[in-house]
Amino acid sequence: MLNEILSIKNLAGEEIKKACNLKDIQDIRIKYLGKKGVLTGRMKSLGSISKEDRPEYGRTLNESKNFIEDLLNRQEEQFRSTELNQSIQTQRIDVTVPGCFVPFGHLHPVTQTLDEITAIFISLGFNVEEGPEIELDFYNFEALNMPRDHPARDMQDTFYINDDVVLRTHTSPVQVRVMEKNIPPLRVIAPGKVYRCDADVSHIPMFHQLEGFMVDKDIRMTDLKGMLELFVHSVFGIDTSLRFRPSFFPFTEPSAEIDISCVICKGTGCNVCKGTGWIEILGAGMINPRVLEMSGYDPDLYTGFAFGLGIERVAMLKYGIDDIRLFPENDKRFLEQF
Ligand code: FA5
Repeated sequence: MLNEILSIKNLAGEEIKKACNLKDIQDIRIKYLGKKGVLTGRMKSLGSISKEDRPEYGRTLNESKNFIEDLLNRQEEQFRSTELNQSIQTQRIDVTVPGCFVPFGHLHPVTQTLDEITAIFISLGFNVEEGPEIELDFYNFEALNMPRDHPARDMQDTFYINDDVVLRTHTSPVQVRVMEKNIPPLRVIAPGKVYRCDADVSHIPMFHQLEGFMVDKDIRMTDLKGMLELFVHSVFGIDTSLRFRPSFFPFTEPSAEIDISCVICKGTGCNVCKGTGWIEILGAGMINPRVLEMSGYDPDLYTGFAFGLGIERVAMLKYGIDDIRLFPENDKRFLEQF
C-alpha cells in the first residue's frame, strides 16, 4: 500500500514536470488534491488501515501530499512570472503615440465679466454679499420705498410667485438685507441673477446685475463718481468718458443714469450708440434717506451711495456683441470665441 502511495507521488511529480501552463497545474491539483482527488481519497480511507500500519501510512500520505503541493506551487509561481513577463513585453506602452485630445472648457463670457468686475471692487475694499433670488415683495419693493401701489413698480416687469413673493427684479434688495444686519461703515457689492418679464435684443428674462453701495458718515456724490470712474477706466480703458444723467429711482435721491462714451466708435456716433456717442451702463444715486431710515439707520448721521449695473450690458460692450440673447443660448460656436 505504501508503494501505491509512492507511485501516486511519482506520477504526480512527472505530470507536474510535463505541465505547460497554469491550466495544467490547476487540473493536476484537482486530480490529486481536490475533494475527490486521488490522494484525498486515500486519506479518507485512513481509518480502514490496521492500527499498526496506520502511523507510517499516514506519514507517507502527508509527505506525499506536501511534496505534490510544494511542487505544484513552485511550478505555478514559475508560470505566473513567465506570463507576467510576456504581458510586459507584448503590452509595452509606446509613449511616443500622440495622446487623445481633450478639449478644454472655459468660463462663460458673462461669468468672466462678472469675475473681472468683482475683482476690481474687491481691490477697492468692497465685501461681497449675496441675497435670495426668490425674494419677499417687502425687500424687492417696499423697503426700497416702493409701496404696493407705487407707479415706479411698473419700471420692472415682475414675475410674481404670489402676492408677497417675487423673483427679484434687481440686486437692490441686498442693500436692505445687509443694512438690517450691520452697522456702518459698509462697502459692499452684491452680484447675482435677477429676473424680469422682458425679452428683445437688449433684454432677457434672466440676467445678472451687480449692486454696489457704500454707507458711512459723509459719503457724497463725489465718492460715487470717483468709484465709478475707476471702475469704468479699469474695464473699458482710461480714454472712456463718463456722463451722469439725472434720472429717477425711488430708492436713491438724487438719482442718475451713467453713460460711457461709446467704446465702439469712441464717441463719434455709430449704430450701437444710435449716433449719440454715449451708451448707458448703470443706474446710481445717493441712497434715499427714507430707505436708510427703514433699515434702522439715522439719515441725519449716515449717508450712502448705491449703483446697479447690468453685467450682460457690460459684456456686450466689452466684446462687441449686438444681441444680448446670444448669452443664454449657450451655442458653443458663440461661446468658443471668448
Ligand atoms: C435697477 O435695476 C436699479 N436697481 C439700479 C440701481 C441700483 C439704481 C442702485 C440706483 C441705485 P435698471 O432697471 O435700470 O435699474 O437696471 C439696471 C441695469 O440692468 C440696466 O442698466 C441694464 O444694464 C440692466 N438690465 C435691465 N433690464 C434688463 C434685461 N431685461 N436684460 C438685461 N439687462 C437688463
